[in-house]
Amino acid sequence: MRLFLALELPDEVRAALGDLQRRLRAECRGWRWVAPGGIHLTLRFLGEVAAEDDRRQRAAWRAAAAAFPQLRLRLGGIGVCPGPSRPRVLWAGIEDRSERPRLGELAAALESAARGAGFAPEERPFRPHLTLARAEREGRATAPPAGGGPAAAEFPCGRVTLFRSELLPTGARYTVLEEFPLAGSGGEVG
Ligand code: 3AM
Repeated sequence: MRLFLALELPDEVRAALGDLQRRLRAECRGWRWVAPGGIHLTLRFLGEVAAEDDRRQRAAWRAAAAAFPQLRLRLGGIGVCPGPSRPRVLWAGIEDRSERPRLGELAAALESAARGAGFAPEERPFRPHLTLARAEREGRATAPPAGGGPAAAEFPCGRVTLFRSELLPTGARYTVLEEFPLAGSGGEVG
């Protein structure tokens, strides 16, 4: 199974991102848009995991989440990576003035749990983002001007979610396998 750990978003935040996608769709060409219901914030990509290892690893994810206080975030501006001349991913960011730094701490806690569980270290730096679209063909998509994201209120993140990702011809299908509450939370997302 191909697995990853992520934060889910409250419905109103996904709706705001869906509105943003509709606006961007009119301005930008050459993108495959992620269904708003599937937009998430990836904390740690785990890759291929055997079912028996997954069962064992879940205790580590549960413990790491339970030791980390819940956090509040706010959507930030949009951007593309790796850069506007050859955009591959179009994303919405997280506001710097929200608890964004703590998001890095949560990712680091999961990274440490992952290494404890035997995963090879993630070499790429953690850059929190919400993928809105992927280029149909690299170098062919048009990038929107960077900057203003959706207007949306601060939202609570109360749990880490373990997702299964299946790569289908129609795009990735994400399935929730288990949710691990953060400290002081009933596990709610909003
Ligand atoms: O949250 P997003 O959509 O940015 O790009 C993949 C997706 O990120 C990423 O994991 C998320 C769920 O599939 N991903 C896929 N392969 C990866 C890899 N080898 C990867 N992240 C890191 N290393």
